[in-house]
Amino acid sequence: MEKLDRKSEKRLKIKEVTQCESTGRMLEKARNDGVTLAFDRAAEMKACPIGAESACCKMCYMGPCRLNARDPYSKVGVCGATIDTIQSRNLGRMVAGGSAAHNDHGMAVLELFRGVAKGTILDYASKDPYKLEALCQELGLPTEGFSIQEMALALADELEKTYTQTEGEIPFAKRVPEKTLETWRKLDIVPRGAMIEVMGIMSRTHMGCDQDYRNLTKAINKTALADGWGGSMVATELGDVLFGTPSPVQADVNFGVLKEDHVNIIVHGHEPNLFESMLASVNDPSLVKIAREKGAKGINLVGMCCSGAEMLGRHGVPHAGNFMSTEAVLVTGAVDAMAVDIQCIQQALVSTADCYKTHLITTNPRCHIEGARHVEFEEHTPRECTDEIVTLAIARFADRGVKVEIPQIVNKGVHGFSHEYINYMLGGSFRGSYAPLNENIINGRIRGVAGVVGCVNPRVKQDWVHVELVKELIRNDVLVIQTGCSQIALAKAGFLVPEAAHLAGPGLREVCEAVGMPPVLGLGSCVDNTRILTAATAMVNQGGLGESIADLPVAGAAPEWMSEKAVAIGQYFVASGVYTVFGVGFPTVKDTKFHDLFFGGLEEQGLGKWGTTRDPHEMAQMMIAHIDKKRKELGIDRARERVLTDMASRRELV
Ligand code: NFS
Repeated sequence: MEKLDRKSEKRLKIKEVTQCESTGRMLEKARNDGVTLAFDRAAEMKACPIGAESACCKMCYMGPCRLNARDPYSKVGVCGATIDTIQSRNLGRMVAGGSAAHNDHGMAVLELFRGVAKGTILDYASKDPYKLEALCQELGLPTEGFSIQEMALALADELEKTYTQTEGEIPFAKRVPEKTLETWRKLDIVPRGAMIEVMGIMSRTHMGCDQDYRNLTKAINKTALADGWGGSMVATELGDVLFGTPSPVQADVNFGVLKEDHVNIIVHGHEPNLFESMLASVNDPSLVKIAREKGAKGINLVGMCCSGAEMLGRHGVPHAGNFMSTEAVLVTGAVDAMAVDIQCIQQALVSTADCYKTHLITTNPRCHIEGARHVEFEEHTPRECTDEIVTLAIARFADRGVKVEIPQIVNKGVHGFSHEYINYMLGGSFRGSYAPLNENIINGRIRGVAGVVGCVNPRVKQDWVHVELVKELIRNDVLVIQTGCSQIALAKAGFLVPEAAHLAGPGLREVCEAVGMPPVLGLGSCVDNTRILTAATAMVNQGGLGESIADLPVAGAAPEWMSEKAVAIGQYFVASGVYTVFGVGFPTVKDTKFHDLFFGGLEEQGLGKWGTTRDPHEMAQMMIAHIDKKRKELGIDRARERVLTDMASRRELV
C-alpha cells in the first residue's frame, strides 16, 4: 500500500481538485485510510515545464536536448534540430500513439465482426442488419440478392483496407463531404491505411529524417484522419451492427449505482466485447443463484470510462464515473471485482484495489499489469473469462472484510443519441432528415453545434471545466453533443435530461422543448466521436450551411484532455475543418512557426485550427466567436448578442 505523504495531504484541498462529490468524499476517505490517489500524486509531481511545451527532444541519445521555450530560436538540439522540428516530431508521435490505439481497437472489432459473419464466433450475433446493408451500399458493395452473411463478409474485407491498404484512400473517404475531400486531396493528406500512416510517422520522426515541420504536418494530418475516418469509424459502425445502433435510453450515473447488498462488478476500459459477455454472465441464472446463496440480492454490473459509456447508450447499463474516479470508486470498498481491458487503466489501480481487497483483473493480451490477476479473454470462448470473474466477485462479496461506504448519489439522464437516431428524431420515421436542425441553425434558434468531449485530468478541477463550458454554450443557444468522460461529467451535473432545456438560451430551449430532447446529447465513447463527423457530414449534405465541414457553424473542445488519443482526435477534427479548443495546456511553444501553423495556418489551407485556454468561460466565448464568424460567412448572422455570464447568473444556472 502506498502511504499518503503528509506534505501532499496538506497541499490538496479536495474542493479544488474535483467537482464530483462522490469522488471528493472518497478522496477524503482514502486520506483517512492512508491511501494515495492520482490527485495526490499530481500535487506531488509537478508537470515538467519544458516537456509541457514540447521544448525537449529525446529522439536520440546525443541528448536529451532542452530548448528554451521563452526564447525558442536561441538554441537548437545537438543535431541542429530546431524548435519547430522538435515540436512537430513530438506532436506527430502523440498523434501516432492515439491513432494506433484507436485503430488497434477498431481492428479488434473488425475481427470479431468477421468471426461472427463466418460463424466461427458463436457468442455474439449481428443485431442491426439494416445498418449492415446501409454500410455496404454506402461503400459501393453490392447488396441486391446477397445474404446477410455474404454482405457481412464482403464488408469485413472492404473495411480491413482501413488498416492494411498501402495505396489509394481508406474506405470511409467515401463518406467525407466532397469539398472537404477535395481539400484533402489537394493537400495530399487523404490516408491510405492506418498501418502505413502510423509507420510513416514513426519513421519520419526518427533522428535525422523529416526535419521540415510543414512536411511532417502533412503526415500528422494523414495519421489523425486514419483514426477519425478510419479505425475509430470502423469501431463505431461495426459496433452498431454487432451490438445494436443506440437510441435514447434512460440510465443512472454516479457512485450511487453501486449496491451494498449486491455483488458489484465494474468493467472499465474500451472494447465492448468484454462488457457484452459480462452482461451475459451476470444474467446467467446459475451464477445469480450462487450469488443469492452467498447472501447477495443479485449481481450488479456497472461501467466506467468508455466501454461503460457505450454500454450506457446501448443498453442503459449504469455508469459509476469517468477516468479520474476509477481509483476513487475502489475506496468505497463495495467493488467486488473490477475487470479491465485496454487503455486509460491507471497502474495504481492495482495497489488501490489491494488496499480494499477488490479483485483487479486484467483480461486482454495487450494489457497486463504487474501485480494484477490476469484472466485472459478469448472471443471464441468469452464466457470462460467473464464467468470466472463473476465467480471471483461472488467469493469476495461473501468475505468482503472491508467497510463499505457508498456515496448515495445517482443522476438520471438520457443517453444513446446516435447519428441515425438524431436523423429520425428530427425528421420522423418516414422522413429521417437533418433538415429541421439545419433550418433551426439558419433561422438562428440554434446558433451552432459544439462537440464537447475528452478526458478528465488532475491538472484541473475534475468535471468543472466541462460543466462550466457547457453551461455557457447552451445558454448561448449552442447545441452540445458529447462523448467519453466529458459526457459522464455532464450527466453527473444533471444536464442530460430534457428538463435541462430551461438552462438553455431561448432559441435552443424552444427546439429542445418541441422535440423533447436535452440541450446536451450523449453520443457514447471516444471512438464514437466519429458520430460527430458523420453528423457534421449529414449537416453539409442537407444543404444550406456551406459545402464543407469547415464551412459549418460548429466548434469542438476537450477541456480536460490528457491522453494521446485526445490529441489524435483533436487533430482529426482540425484536419476535418473544425475549430478545436483544448483546455489544460497545449504541447507547443507560442510564437513559433509550428504553433502558428496549427493555430491559424491550417485554417488558411481550408482545414480547421487549434485554440487553447484553461478558462472555460473564455473557451466558450472563443467557440461562440468562431461559430458567429461562420454564420457571418454563410450570410445567416442575425444580429444577436452573446450572453456574457456573470457570477450572479452562473449561480442561477444550477
Ligand atoms: Ni477518451 Fe476513453 Fe476518458 Fe480520455 Fe480515457 S476513458 S477513449 S482517453 S480519459 S475520454
